Amino acid sequence: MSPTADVRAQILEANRQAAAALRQRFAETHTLVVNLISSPGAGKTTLLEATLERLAGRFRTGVLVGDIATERDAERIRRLGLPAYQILTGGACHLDARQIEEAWAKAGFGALDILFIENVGNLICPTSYDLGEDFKVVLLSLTEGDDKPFKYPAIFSRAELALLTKMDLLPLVTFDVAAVEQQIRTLNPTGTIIPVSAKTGQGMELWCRTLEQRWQAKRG
Ligand SMILES: Nc1nc2c(ncn2[C@@H]2O[C@H](COP(=O)(O)OP(=O)(O)OP(=O)(O)O)[C@@H](O)[C@H]2O)c(=O)[nH]1
Ligand SMILES: [Mg+2]
Repeated sequence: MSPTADVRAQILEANRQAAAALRQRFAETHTLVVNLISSPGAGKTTLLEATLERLAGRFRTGVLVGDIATERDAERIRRLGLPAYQILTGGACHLDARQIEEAWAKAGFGALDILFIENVGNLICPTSYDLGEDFKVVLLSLTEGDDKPFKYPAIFSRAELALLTKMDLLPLVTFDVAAVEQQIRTLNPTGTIIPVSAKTGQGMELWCRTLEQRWQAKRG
């Protein structure tokens, strides 16, 4: 193994151990943890805003959001009167399990039913870092092009759920939904694909019902 590959393996192993500890902690409190991954601007925060409003009153939710700079996304969630904590990575292109551990301690959310983690916007680095989540969700917006699953296969094969976002833009863009679904199914035959629009509400009921079912399964 080259020295670089060795260092990377050590980093990933340390992350795996930290993620296992987080997973254990969230199993004890029956907190469902969802890791949202997409390229910048695919609509993670907008989806969260629409989702949290639908879940409000029925679920105790919290959001940890990672960005290279600014508190903007956490502020958007807090504007809804809901708890959110911003993690600033200072340049790193992904969140890691230690950052989640530290942010969880600082955020002081108390007991939660669902913890959403909005990862730093990109389809590559976040793929390799387990954050102790129950499952990863990948978002692909219609404006990014319909060739992306095969170009970024790792995230589409590892995310249990794929959301095709901004479906309201379908009449305005060239995007073959069926072809994208076919690519995703090839990469992940057991995954679920939900076309959504945070603007019109398309698919939001199915997405929220999926979250609820996963939360119930975790509660046992
Ligand atoms: N038409 C349309 N626009 C959307 C939808 N969802 C998000 N947008 C727009 O897409 C832009 C980016 O949305 P964000 O939610 O900030 O995207 P993000 O993935 O959180 O971005 P980063 O955190 O920077 O990675 C904003 O201008 C949103 O208004 C949607 O369902 N339909
Ligand atoms: Mg965002």
